[in-house]
Amino acid sequence: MNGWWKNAVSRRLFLAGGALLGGATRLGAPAANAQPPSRGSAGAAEADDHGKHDGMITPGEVDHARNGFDPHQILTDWDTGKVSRLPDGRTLREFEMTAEDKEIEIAPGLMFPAWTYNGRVPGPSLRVSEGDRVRIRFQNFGSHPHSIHFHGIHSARMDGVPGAGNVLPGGEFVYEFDALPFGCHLYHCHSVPLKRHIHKGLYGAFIIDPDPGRRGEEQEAARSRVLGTPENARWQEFVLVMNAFDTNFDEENEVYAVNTVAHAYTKRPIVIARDRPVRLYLINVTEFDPLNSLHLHANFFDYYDHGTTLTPTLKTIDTVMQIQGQRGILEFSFKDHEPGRYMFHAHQSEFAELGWMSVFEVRA
Ligand SMILES: [Cu+2]
Repeated sequence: MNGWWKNAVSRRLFLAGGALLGGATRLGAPAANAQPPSRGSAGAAEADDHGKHDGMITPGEVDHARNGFDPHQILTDWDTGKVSRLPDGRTLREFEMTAEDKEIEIAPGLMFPAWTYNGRVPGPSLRVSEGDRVRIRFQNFGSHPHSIHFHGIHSARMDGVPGAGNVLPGGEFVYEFDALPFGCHLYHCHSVPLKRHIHKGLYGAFIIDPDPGRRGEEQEAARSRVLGTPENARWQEFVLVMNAFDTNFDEENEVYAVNTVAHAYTKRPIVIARDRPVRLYLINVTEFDPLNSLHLHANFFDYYDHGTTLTPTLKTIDTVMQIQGQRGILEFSFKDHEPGRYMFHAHQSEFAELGWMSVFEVRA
């Protein structure tokens, strides 16, 4: 415990003065070369901060255009693939995926040498329906071997592990399987060393909507999850991938986020309409820390672990934890609340201070 505490404190002090909250002149410095700040400089840095919320957010702006993705677009930009019909009448969904090395800005002025799917972190949020045939053509333009390992039901040949769909630089592979079971899943690279390939940014959401026709008495609940139905259009749905970055390669994270950019949803809150329910697809891919969590302020939610049921697995909670690779669906409403800004964040306070802090702006 003593070792953990010392590391946590030194990491936080290092970041407070060196990379995240420091003066603009220090922001461009490579994180690994930054000097540990004195208490005085950390204090001065806090005084310089915007102070909009709690004085603990990163000053400045990330260049989303240069990154090629924006955390606000990632919230809702589903990739449903190219759709066609198979001879047996079923739906075929085809996706094009690439792996490429790319430097991305994860906090203002702080660059991270990422490995990406389709040039973004997290990769595209793939969304299909239960029972669809899914075909993914994967091309590896990166400098290392990579794969796509899907969480779901499929054959060993399609597992995306060394020996089955591991792709050398310049190569390609086609993964194909039926989308089962319905739920909130994920995909990630499974090349070795695994922790390196995941923490560099190779992961994304893989959502399988339930087929109402197969869900018996739960048809109505199933229909509300099916993208494109009027029942689903009532909902405000967002993808939240909890991730973190080890910027100095010491196997501990210096920056925490949802959808990669530290404090992105604190600076620009996620706007929600008060009279429409909210559904979050929450996925934890954080490397190096055993747990991550989400705590919603001033409200409670129902939770569907792995999203594989239509009745909640936890009811009326305000905090949920997930191990790495765990995920679930959160449902809640602000309909009886007064409009305003409502926080949500990791309930590990350190993660929140280092970037995993977000805000819903509830509007009447
Ligand atoms: Cu990889």
